[in-house]
Amino acid sequence: MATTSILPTYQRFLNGAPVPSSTRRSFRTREKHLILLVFLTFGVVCFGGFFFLPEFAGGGTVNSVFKVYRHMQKAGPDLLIPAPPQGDGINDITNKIGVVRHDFIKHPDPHQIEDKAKLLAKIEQDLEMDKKHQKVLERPDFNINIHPSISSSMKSEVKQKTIDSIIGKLELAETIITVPPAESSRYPLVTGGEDKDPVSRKRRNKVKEMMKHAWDNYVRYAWGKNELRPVSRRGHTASIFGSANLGATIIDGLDTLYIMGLHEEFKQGRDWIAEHFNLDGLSADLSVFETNIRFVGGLLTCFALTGDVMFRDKAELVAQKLLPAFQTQTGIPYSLINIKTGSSRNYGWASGGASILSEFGTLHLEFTYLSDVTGDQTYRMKVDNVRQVIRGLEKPRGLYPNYLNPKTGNWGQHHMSMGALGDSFYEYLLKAWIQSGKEDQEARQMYDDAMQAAISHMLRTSQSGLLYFSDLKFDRLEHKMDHLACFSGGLIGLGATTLKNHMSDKYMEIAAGVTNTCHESYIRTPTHLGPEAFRFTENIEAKAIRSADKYYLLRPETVESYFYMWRFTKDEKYREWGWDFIEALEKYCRTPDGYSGIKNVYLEDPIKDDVQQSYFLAETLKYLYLLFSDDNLLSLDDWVFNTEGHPLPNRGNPFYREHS
Ligand code: DMJ
Repeated sequence: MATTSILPTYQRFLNGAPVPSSTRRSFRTREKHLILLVFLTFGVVCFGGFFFLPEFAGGGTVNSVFKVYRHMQKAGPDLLIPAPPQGDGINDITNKIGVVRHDFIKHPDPHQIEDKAKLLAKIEQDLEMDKKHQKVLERPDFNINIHPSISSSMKSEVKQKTIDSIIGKLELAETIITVPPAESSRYPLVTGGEDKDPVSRKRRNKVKEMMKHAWDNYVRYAWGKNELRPVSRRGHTASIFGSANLGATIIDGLDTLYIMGLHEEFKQGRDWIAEHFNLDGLSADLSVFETNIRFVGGLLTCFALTGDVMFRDKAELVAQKLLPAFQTQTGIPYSLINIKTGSSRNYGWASGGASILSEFGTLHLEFTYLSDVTGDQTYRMKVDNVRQVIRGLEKPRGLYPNYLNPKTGNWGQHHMSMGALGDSFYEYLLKAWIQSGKEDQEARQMYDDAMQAAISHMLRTSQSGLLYFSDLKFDRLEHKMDHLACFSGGLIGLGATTLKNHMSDKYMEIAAGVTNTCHESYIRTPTHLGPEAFRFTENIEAKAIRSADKYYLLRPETVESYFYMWRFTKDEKYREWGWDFIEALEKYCRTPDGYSGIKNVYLEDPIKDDVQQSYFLAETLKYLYLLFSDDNLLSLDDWVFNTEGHPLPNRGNPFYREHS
């Protein structure tokens, strides 16, 4: 029978047979009004927000909805709303096989929307934490005393204060086990080291204040996360950290705090590492290279500076997790490793599944030193093997291509670069020789040969006389120099001063020329900050063309070269350039809550990228601080800086603290 009722009526069944209903099938008028009222109230509650809430008020419905959309888009990375395609942008670039810049893999653009996997990994991690009833990491108490976090196996170690140790000054030696430095008549200066010049002292204090600002805000808003987002005041993690919260800024920034004499902050970071830094059970795909240079390197430096075995043991713990990546036919490691399963792989975009030169070629310093301080030769053997494999390969015109297949041992595409994908490979050849107390002649020879080939085939002079390293693709030069390649001024200078032969002057000239070009790339912008990559054409010199190249990501390479060149030449211009850089950082990158990169160095009012990179504390601020310090502070005779700016002791340095 048809019904006139507005609301549905339901036929009930009992054992499959319809049960006659005794209920009335229509409503009285008063009931209908009541129901209408309920619907109306529901509607107002649901949609009223668009009209009445202050955030959305002041526009028509379409406008309001659009605003809501904009709000959600802004929060995109957290809400997983895909980023709109950017023409000529980073997303485009990273999607093109063979055109991908290593840089974006090593340091993915902060605006790339983090993928679903990241969220899932986080959820999984949170669930795991819940399961274990672990509480979320809290902001540390500034006043708590360090407490013993020493395993019983470590108790056999020598307990002793280190020379001029901050830990000693904090009277923590009672609970910390240290390896003492070697007996020596001279201990290298690792903190202090004020310059005689009052202007430099003032400038150095400014850098220290900048470090405090960067650190304090990281502590305030992102403690335990990898990096700080200074604009949105929250944590940030890039894919290089496998989407896990590893406290990258703590580990990367800790030695800078030590060197600057920021005792309380150092202690605070040290406590966190001792109590919370642990990779166990973490299901994350980490970059082998980044994990090595930032975590293993940072921890080893803190061990060398303080002798605190906690740092050494944590460094070993991390390195152990990286070892399965070396299980390839050649022993050349893969780029990525899953910390939980040990399964490893290369980036999908890398030429035919290749490993990357600047990644597998940038492990030597940390792994060698780790073997020496732990007594376990496994680490040294791994990197020695990498060296022997590449040494035995035929090099096209003496050059090292950026790609090498770890299964076949064949080079991939013949793309060569002093910047992304190549850079720190060259650096570690020279520095391995320096670290060995100049014993490792093989490394020196390889460096000299590689640099000679790069200079002949890739170094060019612009129309107005600027020296720059061009990328080389097979036989074709691409007249573009990455900001990353700006470290080469300092490196070539270091090679020249340590070589001391008839070629030294020539190399020093190149070092000065390349450093000058990088400086030009800075001062040819209204912000006085250098672009991510700059080009040379018939019409332009040392300027970025593409929008993705116009970023400044708080990178250190240019000021790193100023620092080395200052030490080698004592030419005041390098300090002046460094000061100009500080002023630019303060004007364009400083925010009330930390430091941020910018998206376009050619705009007077650039947009901030909202990421305080961990290397800003590890490298940029450290090199600035050293630029305005006395040369004895972290003397280049005693220390060699890893590619993340972490000083490691050279053989013969009493702080080497070799395992006995
Ligand atoms: C750092 O992580 C290291 O210097 C690395 O070798 C490449 N560059 C970044 C900072 O730009």
